[in-house]
Amino acid sequence: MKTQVGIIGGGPSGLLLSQLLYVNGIDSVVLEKHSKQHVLSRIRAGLLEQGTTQMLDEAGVAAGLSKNGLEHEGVDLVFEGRSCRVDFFGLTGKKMTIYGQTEVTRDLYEAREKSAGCVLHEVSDISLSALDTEKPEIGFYHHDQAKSLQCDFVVGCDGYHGVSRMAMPEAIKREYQSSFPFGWLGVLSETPPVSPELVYAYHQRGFALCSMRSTTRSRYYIQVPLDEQIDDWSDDRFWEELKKRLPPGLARELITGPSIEKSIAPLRSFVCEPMRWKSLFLAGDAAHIVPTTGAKGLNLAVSDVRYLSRALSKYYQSRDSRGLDNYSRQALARVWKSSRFSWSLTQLLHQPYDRDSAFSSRIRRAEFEYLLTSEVARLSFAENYVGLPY
Ligand code: FAS
Ligand code: PHB
Repeated sequence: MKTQVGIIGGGPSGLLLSQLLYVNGIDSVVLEKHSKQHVLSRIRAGLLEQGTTQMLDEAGVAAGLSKNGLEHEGVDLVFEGRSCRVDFFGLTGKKMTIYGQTEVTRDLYEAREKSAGCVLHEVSDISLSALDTEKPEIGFYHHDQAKSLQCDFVVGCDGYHGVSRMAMPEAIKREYQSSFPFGWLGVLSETPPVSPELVYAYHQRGFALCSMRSTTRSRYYIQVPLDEQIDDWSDDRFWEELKKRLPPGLARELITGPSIEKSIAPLRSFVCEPMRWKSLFLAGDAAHIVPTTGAKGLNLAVSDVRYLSRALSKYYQSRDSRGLDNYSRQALARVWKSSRFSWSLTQLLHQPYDRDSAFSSRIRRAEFEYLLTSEVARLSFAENYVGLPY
């Protein structure tokens, strides 16, 4: 098999890159280890930056988003019962859109299928070779048959646990990580959201987030210690704990119901440098993980893909490789600033359990007071939350 760009991973990064390359007349093949049903069964991100919605529009996959996306202009931060609304639209002129990652992925699949894009599912035993040449190869098995894909470039969009980052020589790789001693227990429910905008609540018992997927489908999260077991959390226990962490007025408004999805995800930061080695490029979770507090994971994947798709288009149009040579530096600059925001927001809003001190709890309160009393502080929060310029 031959193509111009071999893409490993058929999540949002891989599918969006393949679709953007197609729109620019560049051929690609996507190799995904799971079935399409499995990929679409994942419940993950829900909040899209304006830059992300513009990229989906550029890829020709924004019809569902335009029809069903919920545009938001502000967010509530609650600290020890006091609420601070950040009017990020008023402060930055940018909105955020609620539209689930699952729907984004489904829209991308439809577009790839409509344009007869080559997305192979249930591939296995992927091996990369000749990455330090102009003709790298991807070996893999598909329907029990050994296959080989010759291409000009290989892009690892295979997430944190994928194989592409492992193909980078240890001598050139630098990995940075920081893990929090807690995670998020998330529930998806067919119930109307408790508030028209998102609510991030700091509480002595732990963090809580009230989000949504539509006007009839809600997404809630509570902070839990990392050793919590999902089987120990009945729906009733979850709802009772969420109510304890919300301001009384909001808790009274909460409409509960059966969970249609319930899972625990860890909160951690990870960045791999560089994001390119010779003909291998990394994009999305294959290169970086951010704590979900800042809602940056999916949005950062989109900014990587934006940089890389533009660089590849320039290369194929005029053999100008400056964008490709600059990709890692350009992508990492935005990755690190988004990581900073996500990491510091996680610090501000979560109960550190046994690692807190009287001093750090006072600092946390001062941070919130500053947000509450300073428009400059709220502008700084807002410009990070809506997504820094590309
Ligand atoms: P993905 O991990 O989505 O996709 C990688 C793809 O590569 C997968 O389909 C995988 O099957 C495939 N793959 C892996 N190894 C392979 C191999 N060897 N061969 C072939 N294919 C292979 N972000 C937010 O902004 N907000 C959230 O609320 C949020 N919640 C999350 C909850 C969870 C449990 C997780 C894990 C992540 C969450 N994220 C959230 C982050 C998430 O949305 C990611 O940023 C996003 O999925 C990144 O997309 P990709 O880079 O495509 O990686
Ligand atoms: C979500 O709706 O899944 C969501 C929203 C905001 C976040 C994180 C997750 O900061």
